[in-house]
Amino acid sequence: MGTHFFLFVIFAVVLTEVELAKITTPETTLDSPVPHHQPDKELEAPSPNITIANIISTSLYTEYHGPDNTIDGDTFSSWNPLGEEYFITFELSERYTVSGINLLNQGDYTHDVTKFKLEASNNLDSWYLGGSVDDVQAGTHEWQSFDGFTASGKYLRIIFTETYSGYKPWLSELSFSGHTGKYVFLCYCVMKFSIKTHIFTKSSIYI
Ligand SMILES: [Ca+2]
Repeated sequence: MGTHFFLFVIFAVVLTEVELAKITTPETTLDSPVPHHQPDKELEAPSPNITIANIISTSLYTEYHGPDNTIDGDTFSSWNPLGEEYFITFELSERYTVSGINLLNQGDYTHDVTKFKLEASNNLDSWYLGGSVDDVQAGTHEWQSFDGFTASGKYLRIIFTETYSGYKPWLSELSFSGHTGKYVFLCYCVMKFSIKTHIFTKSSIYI
């Protein structure tokens, strides 16, 4: 009696978390519905774990009040942008998946941010929406933390879409939390199983 074989196949893919996030979050879907975030007011400064390498671009700003004031660790220095669009583009030290944002308004109501959105990119050309917030509390100079973001990439662009008064924002501090991309290793293999001998035989393995 001939030997019968069954083939067992396990598919394998090697994907970074960045790539996985891109699959679940289509690029340039800037009008897509986004999760709602509840502010978590904190009295003390949060401990962000994402390292910002550079500020790539930003809105025009008044002298001595550039976007670097949002990441200088000084709660009394602030970014005072000009114009009609208020954004900062950061280059991160490596690819990250950002899940949380910590924000410190100046607390004067007039210039306090109430809404913003976060976009991510790996090449500065294609951007996708990583989440937005529409309930930032105004009138307080205390840290507010928001989570639930899924922004993966080497670059982040945070866009401030509304202030309490409708006037331009003055932002004291900003930081991000999340994690680096980790490889998920899977394997692809084909196994033979002999009914006669009850022995699995490895046919091929690719990693
Ligand atoms: Ca500052």
